[in-house]
Amino acid sequence: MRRISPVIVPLLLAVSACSSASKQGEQAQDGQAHSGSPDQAAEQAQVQPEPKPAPAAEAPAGPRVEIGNRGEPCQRTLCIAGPGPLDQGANRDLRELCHQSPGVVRRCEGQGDEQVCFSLWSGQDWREGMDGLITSMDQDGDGKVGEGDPACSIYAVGWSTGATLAGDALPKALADDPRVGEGRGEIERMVLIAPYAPGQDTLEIPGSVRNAWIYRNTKSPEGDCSRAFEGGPWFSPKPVCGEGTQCWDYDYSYEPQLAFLSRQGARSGAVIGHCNMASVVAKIGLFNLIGGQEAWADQTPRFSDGTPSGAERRHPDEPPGLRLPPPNMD
Ligand SMILES: [Ca+2]
Repeated sequence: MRRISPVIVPLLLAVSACSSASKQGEQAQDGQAHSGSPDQAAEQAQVQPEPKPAPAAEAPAGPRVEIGNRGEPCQRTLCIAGPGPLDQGANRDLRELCHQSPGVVRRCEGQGDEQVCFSLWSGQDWREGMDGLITSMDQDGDGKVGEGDPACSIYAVGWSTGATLAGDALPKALADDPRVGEGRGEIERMVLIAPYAPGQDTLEIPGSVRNAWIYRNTKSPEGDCSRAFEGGPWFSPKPVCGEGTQCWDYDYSYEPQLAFLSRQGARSGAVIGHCNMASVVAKIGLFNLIGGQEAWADQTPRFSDGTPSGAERRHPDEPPGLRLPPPNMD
């Protein structure tokens, strides 16, 4: 059982652009829970609560950062959206994954029934999210993340241009931030969905990232909305990972006949493109973030070199995957 606990980190920055979309934002949810998990490590990661959060009654009405799905040991997830409103299209699909992620850094405003929160940050506001991430890890309040603070695992998630920010700009910014002590800015787990940056052929994953699951496509289906984007259709740069980073580079275009579960029903690999991939990965990304492992082999496309991927079930009757709580964020 995980609960979203409203520990408050006031935002010092002015109201950002994403507030305009907040009327459709997710309401604060309690009692979000997984009824299954990929392995014991995932289950153990969700058991013990962090220290008691500040009372919700003290929450200011203005924009602020809250940490959802707190657990022990300390974990934090920062999600960065792609183009478009945070509550529409692929960003909405991404939100389902982020809403359920461990220690997710959320942007909230308003109080009580009027409170609206987003579990992901726009490409314009992601540094505010990173500031909230850093502040929430500074538990002794000395302004830095270091020896006086408990160890905390950082996870990052993104779609499209947000995936490139999560996979490149964020780890570099964390590693370079003077508030973050040696080794405390490493990103333990990362899920990148169809990363994109104009004119970029490769995506070098910084050495401060330990594990990265990268989902992309190399063929664009007819209905892919990125065909209408500038320079579309959009394809992901090839990830390049150093020795200290374990990467899983998936390509849905290798499986035109296979069906994959998505938020909108099953989709064959042939119709999975830049804009609907997030609805598919939303169903399996928690294997990576919570479990630190691949999803089951019948849920993952092949790797970009054509070789099979996915984790083998330990028993023939192993459940087909995570049984997630129904999405109820709107
Ligand atoms: Ca500190």
